Amino acid sequence: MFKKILIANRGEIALRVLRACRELGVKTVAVHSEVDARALHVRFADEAVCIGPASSAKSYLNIPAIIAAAEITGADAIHPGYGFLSENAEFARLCGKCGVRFIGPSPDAMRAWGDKVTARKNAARFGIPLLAGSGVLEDITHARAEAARIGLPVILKASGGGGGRGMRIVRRDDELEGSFASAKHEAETGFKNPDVFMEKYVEEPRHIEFQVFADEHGGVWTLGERECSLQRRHQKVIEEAPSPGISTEKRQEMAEVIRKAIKESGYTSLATLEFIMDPKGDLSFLEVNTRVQVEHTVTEMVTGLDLVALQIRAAAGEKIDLPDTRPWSFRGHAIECRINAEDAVSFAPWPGLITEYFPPGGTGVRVDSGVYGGWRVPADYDSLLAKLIAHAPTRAEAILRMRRALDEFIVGGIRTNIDLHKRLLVEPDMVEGTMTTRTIEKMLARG
Ligand code: MV4
Repeated sequence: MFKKILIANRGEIALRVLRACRELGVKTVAVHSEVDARALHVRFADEAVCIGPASSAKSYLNIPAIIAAAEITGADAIHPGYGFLSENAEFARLCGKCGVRFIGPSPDAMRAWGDKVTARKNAARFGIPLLAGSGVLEDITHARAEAARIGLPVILKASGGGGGRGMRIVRRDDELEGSFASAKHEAETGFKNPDVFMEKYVEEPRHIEFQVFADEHGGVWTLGERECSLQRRHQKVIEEAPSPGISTEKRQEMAEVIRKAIKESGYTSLATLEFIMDPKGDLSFLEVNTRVQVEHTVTEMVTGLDLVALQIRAAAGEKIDLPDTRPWSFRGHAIECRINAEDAVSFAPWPGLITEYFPPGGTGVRVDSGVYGGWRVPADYDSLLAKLIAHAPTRAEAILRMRRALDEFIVGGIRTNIDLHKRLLVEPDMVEGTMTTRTIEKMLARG
C-alpha cells in the first residue's frame, strides 16, 4: 500500500479521498490555492501545501506545482479526484515519470477511451451497442456523405469535447454546412483535439451510465448502472441507482458485454460507460469517463462498496477479492441530490459567506460536503456545496427519505438549489421513474 497520498483536488471529493486514505492507514497531503487556505480538506489532511493563487489554472491545474508538492512531501501517489487534472493523460504520464503513482488508469488507457472517436472504435470492436455514426469528418463533402448515410437528424460532436460542449444538432440539410464549420471551429479553439465526428441524434433520451472496476490482476466487476437523466444544461442535478428504466435482464446483458470489453482491453481502475436510452428502451454507447465520478456515491450505497478505497488499492497493485457476482446484486435504492450555491431563478452561482450550516442526518442519509458554517464559498470554482444521498429498501422509500432530508437541510447566508430539489421530488416523471434529459427543462418552462 502507498505510504502517503497527495490529493490534487478540493471540496467534497478531496474530503472523500482523505477519508478513504485514513481508513486504509495512508498519510495524506492536501494541496490548496490561497483562497482555500481555511478549507476543510486542508484541515483534515496530515500536511498541506499551497500551490498558487485562486485561479484554477494557477493552482489545481498547475502540474509543476502539484508534482513539486508531491516530491517535497514524499508522497508516493497522487489522487486526482474528478474534474481538474483527473482525465489529463499527460499529467498521468508525468506523474509516472517523476516516480509518483497516478491513481487511475494508465495514460494509454486514458487516451484510448478519453477520445470519443477512438472510444467508439473500441466499443464497436468489443460488441458494445452504439449509434450509427462516422469517424473523423475530413471536410464538408465527407460530412454530407455521412449525413446522407446515417439519416437526419444527426449530431456533430468534438472528439475531444465533453460535458455537452462543442455539440451541434443538425435537423435539415441546409444547416449542415454552417454547423459543421462552427463545430470544427469550436473543436480547434476549445479543445486540444480539432477532430469532429457525427452520430445519429436521439430525441429526448434518458442518460444511463454503468460503473466498472478492474484491478491489475484481471479482475473486472460491473457494479450496475446509475440513472442520470435529471440534468440542466449538461449539469447533473439528481442521480440514482439502480435506474428505474432498466430491467434485470437488460442490466445483466449490458454488464456482461461491458465486463468483457474492459477485460479484453486491459483497462484498470474505475470507469464509467455513458449510454443514451432511446424512447424504445435501446441503449447506445456515448463515451467513457476514466475517473471517479461525482455520483459514485449512489453506487456505493447500493453495492456496499467503497469505490475510492478500491481505486486506491488497485493502483497499489493489490489483487482485489470481490465475489464474482454478475451483475452485482443491489441492496435497495439510493438517490443523490447535488446541493449547489446558486440562484433559484437565474441559476447563477451564488458564492459568499455561509452563516449557518446544518446538514441532515438520520437513518439512510449520507452527506458528502466540503463546507461548514463560517466558510466563505469562493467564486473561483464550481458551485457544488454538498451531495445529499438517501438510501432505503425501495425507490419509493428513498424518495420519501430524500424529501425528509431536504426539509432538514439548513444553509444560511447564501442561495441554494434546495427548493429546486423539493420540486423535483414531487415531479411526476421523478415519482414514476420516467424521467428524460428534458424533464427539468419542461418543469421549469411550466413555471
Ligand atoms: C447525444 C444526444 C443525442 N443523440 N448524442 C450530451 C453530453 C454528452 N455526454 C453527450 N450528450 C448527448 N449526446 C446523440 N447521438 C443527446 C445528448 C444530450 C445529453 C446526454 C446525456 C445527458 C444529458 C443530455 C442533455 C442533452 C443532450
